[in-house]
Amino acid sequence: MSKERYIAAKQAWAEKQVAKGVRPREVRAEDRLPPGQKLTTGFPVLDLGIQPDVPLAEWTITIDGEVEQPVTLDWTAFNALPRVEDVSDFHCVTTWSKYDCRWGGVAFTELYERVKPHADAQFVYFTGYDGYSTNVPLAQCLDDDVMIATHFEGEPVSREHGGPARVIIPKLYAWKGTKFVKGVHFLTADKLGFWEIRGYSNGADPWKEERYA
Ligand SMILES: Nc1nc2c(c(=O)[nH]1)N[C@H]1C(S)=C(S)[C@@H](COP(=O)(O)O)O[C@H]1N2
Ligand SMILES: [Mo]
Repeated sequence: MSKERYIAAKQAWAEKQVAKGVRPREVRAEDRLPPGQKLTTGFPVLDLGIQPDVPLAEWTITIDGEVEQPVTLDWTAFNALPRVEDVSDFHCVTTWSKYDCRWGGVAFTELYERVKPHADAQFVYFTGYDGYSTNVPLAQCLDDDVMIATHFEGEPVSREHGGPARVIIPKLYAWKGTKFVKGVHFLTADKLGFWEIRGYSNGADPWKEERYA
């Protein structure tokens, strides 16, 4: 299937769910498995039909926008930052969830402290090497389980799962976590990302079933 047809199909799916009356819940569920999700033991791959090949020698990440000290780091500099490891659950809006994913990488808070965002920076816009983008309120990025992951289960993140580095935001549906991450931009006003423009919820809270807008 071509990239365009895949994107159109996923957008149409979101519109159909809204037409069928799929709506977010008022009250957040408290179970570990969010409502409407099924556990999987595998690890499906979801992308735009592009898995960009970014050689580590050419890889950079840029963190900029409404910050005092914008920075572009190459692979060596990025990996010299203090590292974290965290085990979290992964929830895809297409209804599969995977428990106990062990990610290793650089905590979002580490990058945050480094670039010193201005007080009016309230949103983060992530971009990927495949042209993907997504947006998240800054407050949610500052959770201690949010990271730019370079490792999964002790191994480098594979290309299909978003290597060299991908964003992990466990408390939101997984589309909010940009694979093949290239840019982290601090903004004063929200700016919708790739799927958010195409009918996906801006909130993306799995326990409220914020699937589609
Ligand atoms: N750059 C990029 N990031 C992306 C996507 C994408 O297509 N491109 N898909 C998103 C979606 S919809 C999901 S569910 C997860 C899937 O991650 P996985 O392929 O490792 O399961 O990545 C998210 N991040
Ligand atoms: Mo997804």
